Amino acid sequence: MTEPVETHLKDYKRPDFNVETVELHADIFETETFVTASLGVRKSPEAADGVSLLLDGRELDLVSIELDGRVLTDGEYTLEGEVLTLPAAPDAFVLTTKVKIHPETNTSLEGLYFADGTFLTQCEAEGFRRITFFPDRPDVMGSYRCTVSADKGTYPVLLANGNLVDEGELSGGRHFATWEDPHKKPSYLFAMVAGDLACREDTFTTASGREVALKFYVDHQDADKCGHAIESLKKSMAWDEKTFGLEYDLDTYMVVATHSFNAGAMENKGLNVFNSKYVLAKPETATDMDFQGIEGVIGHEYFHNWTGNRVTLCNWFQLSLKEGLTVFRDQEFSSDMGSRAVKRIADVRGLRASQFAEDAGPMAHPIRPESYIEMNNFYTATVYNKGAEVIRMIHTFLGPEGFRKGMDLYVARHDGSAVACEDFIAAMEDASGVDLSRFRLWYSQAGTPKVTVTRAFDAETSRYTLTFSQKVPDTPGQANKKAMQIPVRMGLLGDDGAPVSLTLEGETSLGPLERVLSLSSDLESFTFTGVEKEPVPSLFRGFSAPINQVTDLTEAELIFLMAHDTDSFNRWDAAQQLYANTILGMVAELKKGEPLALSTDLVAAVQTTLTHPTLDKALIAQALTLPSETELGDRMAEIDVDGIHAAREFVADTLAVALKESWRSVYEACKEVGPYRPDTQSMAKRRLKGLCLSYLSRVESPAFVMDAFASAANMTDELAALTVLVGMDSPESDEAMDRFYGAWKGDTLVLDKWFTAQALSNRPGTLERVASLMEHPDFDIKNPNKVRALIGAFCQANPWHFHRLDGKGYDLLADTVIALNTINPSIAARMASGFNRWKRYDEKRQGLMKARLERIKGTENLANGVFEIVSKALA
Ligand code: B3K
Ligand code: ZN
Repeated sequence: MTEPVETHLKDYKRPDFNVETVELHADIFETETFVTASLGVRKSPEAADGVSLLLDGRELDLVSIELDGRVLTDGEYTLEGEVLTLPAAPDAFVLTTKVKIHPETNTSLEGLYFADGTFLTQCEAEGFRRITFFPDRPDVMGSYRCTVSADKGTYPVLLANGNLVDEGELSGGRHFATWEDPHKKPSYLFAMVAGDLACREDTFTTASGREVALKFYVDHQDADKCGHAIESLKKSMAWDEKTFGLEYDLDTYMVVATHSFNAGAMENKGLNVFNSKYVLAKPETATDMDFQGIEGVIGHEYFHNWTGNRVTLCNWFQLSLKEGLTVFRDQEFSSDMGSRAVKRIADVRGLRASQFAEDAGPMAHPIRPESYIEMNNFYTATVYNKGAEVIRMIHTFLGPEGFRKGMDLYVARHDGSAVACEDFIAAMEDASGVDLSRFRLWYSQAGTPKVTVTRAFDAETSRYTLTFSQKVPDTPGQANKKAMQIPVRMGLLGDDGAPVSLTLEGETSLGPLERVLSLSSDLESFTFTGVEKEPVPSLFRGFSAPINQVTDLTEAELIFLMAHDTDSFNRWDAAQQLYANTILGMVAELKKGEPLALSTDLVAAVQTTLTHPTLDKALIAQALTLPSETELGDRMAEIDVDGIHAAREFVADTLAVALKESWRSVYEACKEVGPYRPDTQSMAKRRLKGLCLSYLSRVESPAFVMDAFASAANMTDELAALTVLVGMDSPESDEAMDRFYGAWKGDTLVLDKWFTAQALSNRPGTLERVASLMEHPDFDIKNPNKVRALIGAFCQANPWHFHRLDGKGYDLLADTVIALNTINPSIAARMASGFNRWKRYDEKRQGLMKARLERIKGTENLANGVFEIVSKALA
């Protein structure tokens, strides 16, 4: 077996040949598909004489190959491994290949595949090479014309990118459709679909008055679940016009939903393909979180039309150029549609849970990685979510107007081309005049910077000094890093809770109540003058930088911030820090065999927040949600699985008992009357109600929760009750699971929730339950949503059961990875990363996990992606 090869950014060269036109014919049959591609190839003026044209191809049967209509003989080309080479290719020519492929047996869900009765494509990152021979790289851009043909009765709907230019009948009950995309694009944005789908239509009139047809293609039985996605698309289109002056550029925008999809969705030009989870919703089947997720992902894929499609990437190392920026854009969109603070909290929770862990593990990479073995492994929280934080920091330094000017310049300069992260930064600098030279380190240095803050107050001179020291930790392949440029949005609170003016030493006029400090060296101090009494600092407001903050704030100060900070995010963050300090303190006490007791001040602070008369209910719910066991583990040098579980349960139980009356009264007050509405206030109420129910379940009987379950009138309430019930060791728990299954057995997306609820249960025997659910008729290892819902949820979000000392949790994961290795390598690699943090556990567990990693690594025909994850983990 040959070792998989690594591709390096430093080796990147512009292509020697461009493919200017692509004429594709895909003739789909039940047991095979023929693809004929005529490529209009032109050599670049910079290319050396006699260079060869290289085309990528994976699992393709070459039927014929012609150059300008002349059949090529064996000696005129070579086909070795996954590369077809035309030596010394001419300057301009048409290359026509015909290949046979097998979408009907393609379970990788990349390239052209068949799932649930529909033929679909997924080309990003390197799937187009599974459809035809092509220089499959994003800096090769051309115009596409695509004809799809298939049996008319079975596959009445035939789609591809752009505009429908021709359609008609063929012999043998077949038909065809020809689509032409007027915009040139890289191959990763190609898409085609053949299926029997319902179409829900609407229209949107752009700012310049053009009418765009919006078409959503879904299974016939799902036709009543598209309304929210369509509304979300219209909101996205209007928002991008208003916020960035960016209008849609085709006459039709199509979205196809499938239940079998590796990712969330795909921004193919004019023809998005979506995981049905991010399209289908109605109140009875989708939770508030689903509704919000749909709005966010619909927005995200729509926003890619400019950031990703019109301006694309020159190579895959630049992935964050489109993903970080587009995540930033979708975050801003969702913030404008709902509650900004709640959205920010949710995003930061996610970042800390997944990206911080990634940055501290064997796969740590900068947002612009320097090398990869399998590109699919780099669709990460780092590239996406830390990437969005990096864009957000640029926004903070430039201000909204400077940022908008930068975006305008970026689009104007690079529309229609394939560029690099550097081009984005340069546009931002040129438009705003702000120097981002040191800031660029965020693109090249991995690891979450640790910023330690100390404070000094001099009552005599009324001076208050904050000192920041920063350290970027070593990560694989990167040591001794440089200090980053870090924005600190901050304020100081007086003892009455009122903000203090921030006048920096040397300034002559009274300063503002909030400022953004800019750190750029290892150690820096800022002195504020005219500070009469010692204030409490509120730093990194709104999470102004993706860093780990280390402070010496006391419990009393955190409680003070929790009650008084003017920044909603920091009020929440103070609470999180307080819980984490408390729980981790208890873990240490448990180790020493000491009895646990919860501070009465903390209980009182929770009480004050819970019963706050005016605070946004969603913020209350967020503030009273304890950090997860995974998040808590990340804060420990050696993760104490059992200690964390015991201490966290103790805190939750104590709060439940101490504040029983308040949980109950807030629960009652949050009950709604009238029909379900997915608006911000109603969602906030349901969220707080669900949280109260989870605390109440610790003090009330199972019958109380069963009653909430039985009377739920929408999926949000129903699932909140089910999730609580499933953790209760009582007959009601099984009864609820059975009733839920009975009610929803025809709805695959709702069943995903049923699988997840059981995977996350605290009940004894959860692992055995998960293992037996893998044999359930509704579970399908070929379906990524099912794998994520059951096994992904169990391994990532149920650490107490997954890390069982008998190693059975690890076996379950290793067996799954090995099974998926041949079925769907990209999902296999994702799952394998569940072992990434193995070195953070005790010796016993380390040994158990290492053995499983080695077992995976020794598997025959290991996919490159899985190899990359496990070999980096073991290194
Ligand atoms: N660009 C796609 C992700 C494709 C995943 C490839 N393994 C979705 C998105 O970020 O919008
Ligand atoms: Zn994206």
